[in-house]
Amino acid sequence: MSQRRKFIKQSLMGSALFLPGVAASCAQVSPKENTSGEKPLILSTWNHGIPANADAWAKLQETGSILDAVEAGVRNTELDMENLSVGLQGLPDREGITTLDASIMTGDGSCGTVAFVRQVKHPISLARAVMEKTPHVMLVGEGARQFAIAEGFPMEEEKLSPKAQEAYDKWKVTSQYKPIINIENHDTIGMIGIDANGKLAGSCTTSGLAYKMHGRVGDSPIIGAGLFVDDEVGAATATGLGESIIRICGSFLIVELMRQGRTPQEACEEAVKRLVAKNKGINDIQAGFLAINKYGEVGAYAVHPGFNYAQATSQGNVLIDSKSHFTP
Ligand code: SD4
Repeated sequence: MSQRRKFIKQSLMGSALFLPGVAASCAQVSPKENTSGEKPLILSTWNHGIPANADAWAKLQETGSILDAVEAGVRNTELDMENLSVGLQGLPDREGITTLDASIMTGDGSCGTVAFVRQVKHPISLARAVMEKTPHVMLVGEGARQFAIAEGFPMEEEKLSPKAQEAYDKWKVTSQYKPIINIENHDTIGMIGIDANGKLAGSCTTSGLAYKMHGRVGDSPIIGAGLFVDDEVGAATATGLGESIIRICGSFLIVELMRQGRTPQEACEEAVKRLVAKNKGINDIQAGFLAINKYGEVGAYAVHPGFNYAQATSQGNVLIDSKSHFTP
């Protein structure tokens, strides 16, 4: 069933704080892309973006901080047991070990990221701790895990979720130990938001490509690839095959194109065009981008059909199908 512009009622969003003052009438409002640039605005990738946006919106109401909002939003997805691409329940690497990547950034250039980290339930919060409590931008692997322990993050048992274990067992039968690169394997959450005063922030968190080589890191924790935010211009985030996104510095490219005058939509389309040109085997590669500019205008574009995103404004929290370079 097509999910195009499907309106998600407030009652389904899991947050009593959503849409204060307009809750009773919101079911009547017809959802649309935010071309008018309404603020605040929160965008996130894929349909799990709906509950994530709801949590982000609630946090924004509670603390007034767009940084708090984008962290809280994706923490929801990090706990979503149905999602096999985010959090410790995500699909493992080819050795059967789940490793996580995450990044967070604010429009003043502050950022923190973690990559190839194990046993941490909320890598996005660890990325925020890197940003706020260290002089560094990125911590990886065992160093990131040690930092998490030092900061009091609980260490989770290394055990695949039942769904991930089942999928991994199946994969092993025919895999020949090759990482999967296909257009289906992409449920990373990237979230970007702008508050009523034009302050921007973004977050991105993933368990990365399923059955990747041990040690592989994707675009999500790489500032400029999976996420980039600049209050002077706007923000962008990415989902899909990380290698293809890193090759073109996708999110940075989009923000820089907006700086040069492109709309968010034009910038996303140009980035996808570049990605298609620079990646062989594009028929098997899915990647999608989301962008907002400092006026709150939105852009979204993907290589192939199937990419959608959740958009929260005071008008509602809606799922919108992105346009794509290739058509069905
Ligand atoms: C990665 N961008 O690690 C991520 C993949 C993704 O759901 O979107 N996975 O390459």
